[in-house]
Amino acid sequence: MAKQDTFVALSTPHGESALGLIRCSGNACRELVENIFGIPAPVPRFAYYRDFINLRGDFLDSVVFTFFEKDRSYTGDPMLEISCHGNPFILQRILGDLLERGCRQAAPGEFTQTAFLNGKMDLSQAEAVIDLIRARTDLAFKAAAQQLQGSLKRRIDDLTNRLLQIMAEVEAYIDFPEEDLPSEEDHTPEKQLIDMLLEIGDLADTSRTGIFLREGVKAAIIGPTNVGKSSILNRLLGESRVIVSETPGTTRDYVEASFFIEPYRIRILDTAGLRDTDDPIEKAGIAKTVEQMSSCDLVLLTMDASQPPPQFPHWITDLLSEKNTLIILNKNDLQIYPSTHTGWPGFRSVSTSALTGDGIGRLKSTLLEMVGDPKVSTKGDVVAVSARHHEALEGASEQLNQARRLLSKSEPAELVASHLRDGLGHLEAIVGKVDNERVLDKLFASFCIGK
Ligand SMILES: Nc1nc2c(ncn2[C@@H]2O[C@H](COP(=O)(O)OP(=O)(O)O)[C@@H](O)[C@H]2O)c(=O)[nH]1
Ligand SMILES: [Mg+2]
Repeated sequence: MAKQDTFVALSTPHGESALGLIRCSGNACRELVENIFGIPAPVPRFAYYRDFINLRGDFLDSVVFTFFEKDRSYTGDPMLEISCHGNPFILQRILGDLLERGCRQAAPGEFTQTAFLNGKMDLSQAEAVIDLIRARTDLAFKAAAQQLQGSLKRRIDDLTNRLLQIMAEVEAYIDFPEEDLPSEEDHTPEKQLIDMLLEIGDLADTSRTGIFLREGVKAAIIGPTNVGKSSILNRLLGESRVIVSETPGTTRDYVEASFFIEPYRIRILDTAGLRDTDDPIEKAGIAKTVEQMSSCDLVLLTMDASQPPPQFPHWITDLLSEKNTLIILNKNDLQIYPSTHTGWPGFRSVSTSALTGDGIGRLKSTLLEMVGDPKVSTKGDVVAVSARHHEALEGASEQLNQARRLLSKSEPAELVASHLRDGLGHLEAIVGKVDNERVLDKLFASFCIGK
């Protein structure tokens, strides 16, 4: 049996649940149905209720399975979906049996990658699958769902069609230079390029929001030990997730947790307190804090409002700016030390008490203000591009701009055409007209197995 092309994976999370789903994709699916369930010609997309008997003749579970024929499945290849009781032991035994029958384990994202390679969706839609699975806020969900329905693809298709039209005009001019390029004001290739550049710029400008919607806003909570950093984090999360202790230096490593303020997921790192220490483990924690801080969008610099203002080493303060740093003056339920917040002119600050909960709402709204309003591109749908799309749009923009400049100086049309072609290549990369397998493998590697 040539089943090596048929891959299988558990598509539901590991652990106990009401139901679990196993998916197979590949040419052996029909044969699997015949061999396992004794049905040689299953009705496609019909739910069968049957016993799953393994190769050794053991009963594994009563399952519901569905067979999908080629071209009319998620991947575009024949598929088999088996839902059974959500017991990890049963799921492992069914998976094991399918492997024994010659299937192989799916790679991360292989179902969706196969769907893309079979032309069931373009690359921007395939990427939206993972965005949709990870979306936890309303806007993130909307952007992902619409991208999956082709919102970005339609924009890119429109841009590439217009670019192809301009290219045809320019190339016709190369072939028949005696005929001038169209010269009505509104339709010169130059004017059309300017319109396109504006639209591309508009799309590219959504990337900050797009990256926040996909990856969350990264924030680090830093400050001296014992000022209430972990307590504030717990308040933000609304539950006790982080160890809070009166012994300074309890949070030696960093802890990451998430909370949501529509439209963003805020990924917050609780860090080791900053203080001079000889403890090597704590020192390593502080070094990690600094490393993490530099990759964060926001820093919450926390101080104890009842204590004299702390001093921070320059390798910390160098990383802080009015734009990325919010000062939290915590423990406002205690007697306030008069000058804690001076020395930070221009920085935003909020006064809180992790003990009573005072100021936590203000803290959240200030955070949201600092991230700024989401910027999406709307034409009846919501588009917020990813870092990969942004890079391609910038590349396209650069090439079209070059072409426009050459056109305005009446430089040789061949040169113009060459920049237009490069620009087209960048736009096409967004929807996946790329021949580079490594790029695709890297992209799908961030997916989960079973998707
Ligand atoms: N009075 C008062 N005590 C607080 C407040 N926030 C935290 N604490 C206490 O301060 C101590 C240190 O808190 P913790 O969150 O572990 O500080 P961290 O070292 O900065 O993470 C604990 O005993 C907390 O209960 C607050 O707003 N007011
Ligand atoms: Mg702590």
